[in-house]
Amino acid sequence: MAALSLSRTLSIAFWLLAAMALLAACGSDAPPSPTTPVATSSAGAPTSTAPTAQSTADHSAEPTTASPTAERTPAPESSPPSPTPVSTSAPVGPTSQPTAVQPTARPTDQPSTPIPERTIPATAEPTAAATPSPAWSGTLTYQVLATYPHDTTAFTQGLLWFDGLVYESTGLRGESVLRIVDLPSGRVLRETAADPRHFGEGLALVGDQLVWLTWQAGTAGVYRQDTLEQAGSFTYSGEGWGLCHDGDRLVMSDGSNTLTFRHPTTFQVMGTVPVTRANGSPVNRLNELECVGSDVWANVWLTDRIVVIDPDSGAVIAEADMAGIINPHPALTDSNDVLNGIAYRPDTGTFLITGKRWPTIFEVRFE
Ligand SMILES: [Ca+2]
Repeated sequence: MAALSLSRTLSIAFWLLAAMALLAACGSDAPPSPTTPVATSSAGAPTSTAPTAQSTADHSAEPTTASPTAERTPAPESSPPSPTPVSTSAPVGPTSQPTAVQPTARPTDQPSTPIPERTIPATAEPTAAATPSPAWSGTLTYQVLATYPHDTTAFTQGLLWFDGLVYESTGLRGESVLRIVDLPSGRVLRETAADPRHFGEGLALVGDQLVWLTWQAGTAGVYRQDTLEQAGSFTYSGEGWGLCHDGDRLVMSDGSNTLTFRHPTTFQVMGTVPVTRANGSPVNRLNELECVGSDVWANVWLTDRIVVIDPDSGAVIAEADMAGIINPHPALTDSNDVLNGIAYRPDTGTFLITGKRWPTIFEVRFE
């Protein structure tokens, strides 16, 4: 026991001495040692502490990766705007666009339209075949052959004749209708109303479908000619006034002196032409239209004048002053009740002429 305790005492003494010697060797550097690793790591020591330091650096760098996130934020913001315009234009179409061409494409088509116009001949053979249209020129005279009753509530905007019946479209918001009328009696055989928000305008027949413009809604309804059920619609930019179909193209007026040619089944713009008289003066306010042979007849809004236009050149080749055809003139009572309505009867070569809220449809022959 004594030997053991002696050796233990000696070993303790030895370790104590060794410890003291070690302490003496380290001096004052020893105490800070615990913080050293941090200091070293911040200095970038390539020891095992380095990864820790690097990861800290990476995290501190994460704010920089946050900037991409910030960059991404604007990105989505800028991308939504592009869908938005599409959807803004879409509301116009969706309401009635089943068969419509994209509205956004149409405006861009317009600039290039004047050129294609000449590539598409204005031949109107389908209608021309039945149209004994003379070579109209100069000042036209007319003879009234018959008169028929006309609905004095009909704010006439479009008028056409097909297969023994009159097709008429009327205007005013909440009152616009499309109707089939029995000419001799003036009886409405069938009728359909427009969206009450829309102001009905010109009308044309394409095959077995009627295309009915609106004034400012930028939409044209497509209706079955027999039932007047809506079958689709087109959208367009600008105003809609008059419309007629020459067999190949739709011809459309917008209140200016410009006629716009449109594809009959897509409504895409195929060309435009400014309408001018021989002296070069523009004929503004072209309204209700009638395609007769290769010519386009138009009444000039707020007047009793009808001009015959060569659609290839835009030149007025003939003109008729209808003043005096109706007496008293309805416009004397209401200035809106002007002449507006030309329909050509290919079976007789005569024209049906009326106006907004006029009590009469006149059947006339021009010479
Ligand atoms: Ca017409």
